[in-house]
Amino acid sequence: MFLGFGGNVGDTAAIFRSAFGALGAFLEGPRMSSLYRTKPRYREDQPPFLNAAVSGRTRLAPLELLAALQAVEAGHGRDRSREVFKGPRTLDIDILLYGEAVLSLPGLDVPHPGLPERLFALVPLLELSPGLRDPRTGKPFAEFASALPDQGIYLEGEGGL
Ligand code: PH2
Ligand code: MG
Ligand code: MG
Repeated sequence: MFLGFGGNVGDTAAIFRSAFGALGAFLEGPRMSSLYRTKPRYREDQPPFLNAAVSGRTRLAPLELLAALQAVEAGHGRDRSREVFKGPRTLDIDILLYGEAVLSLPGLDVPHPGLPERLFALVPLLELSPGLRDPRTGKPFAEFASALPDQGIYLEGEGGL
């Protein structure tokens, strides 16, 4: 199972470390990618994001996992009732992939529908697992990534944004 982390409010690196620790309650063998500083997409009038990917195994069913992740978001200052759509947030944790599953459940589509077009999700995901394929099409995610134009994705600490 692969998750995408995003945030652009507060000390995002510290928030990611804390959230990654909290995931230990229901993830086995958790791994986190490097952190990437990324140009904001969909709404450009907001600060740059930090993005990362996390992998691990879980016994939780998809909707149970979603609820557990939303509790971790809320525990890190996320208040969905007060936020702007696609706007600034302390912590967003998205389920990118759940094994090979293709799911359409209330409030949850897996693979994440935005994944094929989002380098801020694809680049950290491919860092963790370069050979991953899209379970819908069988196409390697690396092919989606290499076909996309530059979206402003920089390894944190190496400058760029
Ligand atoms: N998340 C958004 C909107 N725009 N842009 C980047 N670069 N990274 C994100 O995680 C992101 C975004 C809303 O969830
Ligand atoms: Mg989300
Ligand atoms: Mg998101």
